[in-house]
Amino acid sequence: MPFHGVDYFQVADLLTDEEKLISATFRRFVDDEIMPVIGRHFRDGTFDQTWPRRLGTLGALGANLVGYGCPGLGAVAYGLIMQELERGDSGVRSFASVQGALVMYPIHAFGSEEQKLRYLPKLASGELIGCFGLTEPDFGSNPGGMRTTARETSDGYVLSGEKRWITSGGLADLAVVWAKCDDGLVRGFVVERGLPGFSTRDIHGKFSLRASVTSELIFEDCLLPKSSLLPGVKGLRGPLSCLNQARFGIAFGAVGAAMACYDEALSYCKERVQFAGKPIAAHQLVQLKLVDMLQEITKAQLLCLQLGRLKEAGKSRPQQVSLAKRNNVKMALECARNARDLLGANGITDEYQSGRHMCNLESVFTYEGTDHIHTLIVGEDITGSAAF
Ligand code: TGC
Ligand code: FAD
Repeated sequence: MPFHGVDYFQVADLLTDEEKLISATFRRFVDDEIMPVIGRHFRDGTFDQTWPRRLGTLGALGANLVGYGCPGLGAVAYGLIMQELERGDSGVRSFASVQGALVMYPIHAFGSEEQKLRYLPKLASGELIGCFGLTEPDFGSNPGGMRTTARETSDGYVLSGEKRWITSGGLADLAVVWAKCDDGLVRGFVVERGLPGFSTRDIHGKFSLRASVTSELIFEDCLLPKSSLLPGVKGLRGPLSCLNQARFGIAFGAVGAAMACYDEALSYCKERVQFAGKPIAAHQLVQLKLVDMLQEITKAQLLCLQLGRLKEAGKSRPQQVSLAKRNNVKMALECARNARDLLGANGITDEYQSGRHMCNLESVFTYEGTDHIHTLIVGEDITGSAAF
């Protein structure tokens, strides 16, 4: 059953056999290979180095891209993979999102043939790891203000500046970096690790996404060859188009985290006895919380499915993706908080997973466009007035 027991409206009946099979495959992978180790990685703040190759072998990296060693799946199948991965941990889904939607997608959509052949097959297999550098210390919600520059010279470009909060930065063999050129337009560059002037520094002390690497990228007069430019796009439209792909995956992924919290809370409430020998699941206020969770998860599942079908038909709009990311992440965070509450004191330990999801989802609420930014994107769409 693709929705892992949480499928109150038989949404699985609307999936193709292939989509059900893909979802079941990733459910097994998460149950067998992520769940036994994720608590330890979260506690230790470590990313499991075996995951990239495993995810590559299973076809999770760039799953919806066509050619160059990519599986070429439909949008819904891709979304279901993200959903299952985030049922395990947002950090695992983040790794796959960044690799597929933020590194492989721009190379696939805007790269030269040489760049596609050089990077995509190895990124798809997990042999190479990539990261995406858009955010800077002083420019998060407003990436258009970025200070990183790429000055053109006779041999290539000189890249100078700093990117911060970059998922997989410290692990990456290559970074897709967005910088302003001499004409003030933002352009994308593929920057390989090892180039003089390019270094990374990991960010520690995180409450959230502890099983994911988050880093700074530092460029000190880093000389890039001309061939590192992504030739197919100019302007902020380049990085923002990548965000549409990643936000789509997050909308599905957040549902997975919410389903994990609901599952955990429901079984706990059926077992845990307080007052008059009754399980807490038999108390009205507890049922209210469980029903609220189920109701919101069900709506989010249907929203995702329709968004996916629109995307497959080439009809989805970035503003619809924003609405889905906004709704589903807020919903998942609320579910995680409710589940944590229903687990009582046990909910604050890492013996249970709801507290981990709750902490992770705080990052998911902020990255890929904060809740406010998605509100304003949809607000502008319906009113015609930009309120950023
Ligand atoms: P604005 O003037 O509206 O647009 C500039 C140009 O971009 C085009 N555009 C888009 N194109 C494709 N997709 C979209 N969603 C687009 N939105 C806008 C627009 O048409 C225009 O094109 P052109 O050709 O006319 O120049 O830009 P703005 O500077 O006013 O900014 C708009 C705003 C605030 C919505 C945008 O900057 C934004 O989305 N800010 C949030 C930043 C963000 O989400 N950063 C995420 C960084 S990556 C990350 O967090 C990874 S987390 C790890 C993981 O995924 O797991
Ligand atoms: P700010 O933009 O400073 O926002 C702070 C607060 O102000 C928020 O509540 C925001 O909604 C509000 N705000 C800002 N402007 C407005 C406005 N106009 N109207 C109303 N409210 C507003 N970035 C990458 O490029 N690559 C990555 O791989 C990546 N991975 C990340 C991983 C993690 C774990 C995290 C936490 C972040 C990651 N990011 C990445 C960065 C992420 O995209 C930014 O954190 C996000 O865009 C918000 O930027 P900020 O943190 O600077 O917050």
